[in-house]
Amino acid sequence: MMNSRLNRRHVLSALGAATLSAGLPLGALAADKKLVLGFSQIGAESEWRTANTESIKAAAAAAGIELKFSDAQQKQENQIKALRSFIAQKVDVIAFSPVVESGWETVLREAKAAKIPVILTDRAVNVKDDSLYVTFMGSDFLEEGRKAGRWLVEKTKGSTGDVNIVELQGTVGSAPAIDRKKGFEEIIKADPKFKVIRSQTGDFTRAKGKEVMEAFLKAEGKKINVLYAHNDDMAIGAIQAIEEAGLKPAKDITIISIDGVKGAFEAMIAGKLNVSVECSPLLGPQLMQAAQDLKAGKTLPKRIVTQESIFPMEVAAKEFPSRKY
Ligand code: GZL
Repeated sequence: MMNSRLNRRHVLSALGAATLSAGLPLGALAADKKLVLGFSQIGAESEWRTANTESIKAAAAAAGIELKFSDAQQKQENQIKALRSFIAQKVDVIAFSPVVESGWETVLREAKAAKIPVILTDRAVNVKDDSLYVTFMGSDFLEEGRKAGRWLVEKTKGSTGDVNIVELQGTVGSAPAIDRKKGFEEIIKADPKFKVIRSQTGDFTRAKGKEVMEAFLKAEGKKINVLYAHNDDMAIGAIQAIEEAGLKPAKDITIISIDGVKGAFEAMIAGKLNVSVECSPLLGPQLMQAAQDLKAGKTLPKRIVTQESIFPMEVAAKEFPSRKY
């Protein structure tokens, strides 16, 4: 990864050129024009995404920023169309949560040519030239996977038999799916008792999570000891499948999940989910601050990491009242 901070010249040149192309000095634009932010959202596939959208819209309103918001229904081509529309509208700043890591170079080069700074939120992109975006703010998905793995190692300490794991992966090619898998495997590979016997995408949705878990249960039945789901929505779908198969979720099959949404706390309080690793969707205020800092010509760090925790079912009831998403 390139050096961690953009130099001032870099940021100013992007902003300055954008302003000069409008024929106004930076100050005049900053003083009398509302900042216009174009945001391309992935979709509404999960509770996490809904909370993320709410956070962004509320923060834009609170900051007096004009938000042009587009929902891509989880399709990359719709995100690319939205980014091109923001460029054509000459917005001040573009931000988006990329549905998958690859395929962004061309449109990001178009934004750079138009002198419009781009902020990545939530998920990263895989580009050779990381000057194509100003900053990436979001969780450390590798660490989230490691936290899930460490919890399982702790939970099974002292047991000698095989621990057969089925895994519900997130959207194929997405940064969270790639890194949550990698981080989890990094931890469990230390002990050969852990065996991932099935791993398939549930695309981060409840419906698909249930459908794939039904197939896992049909193929592996009572051999399954653990479900590792890359998000709570797929875990909640899988819990339905486990109950319909006459098994007790969180007892017959230990369930580990990620996000920490309300539905996960409800499942933990009901004794149906063992643990959820926090992944905060509340990026709205940070995003608006970053956009305003850019407009004011400030330098942004290349990477802004969200601080997060882990919630085992034993603390769910106590923590639930203070949860914000
Ligand atoms: C993670 C985010 C993921 C969530 C899912 O930051 O990209 O996408 O874990 C959501 O719930 O669909």
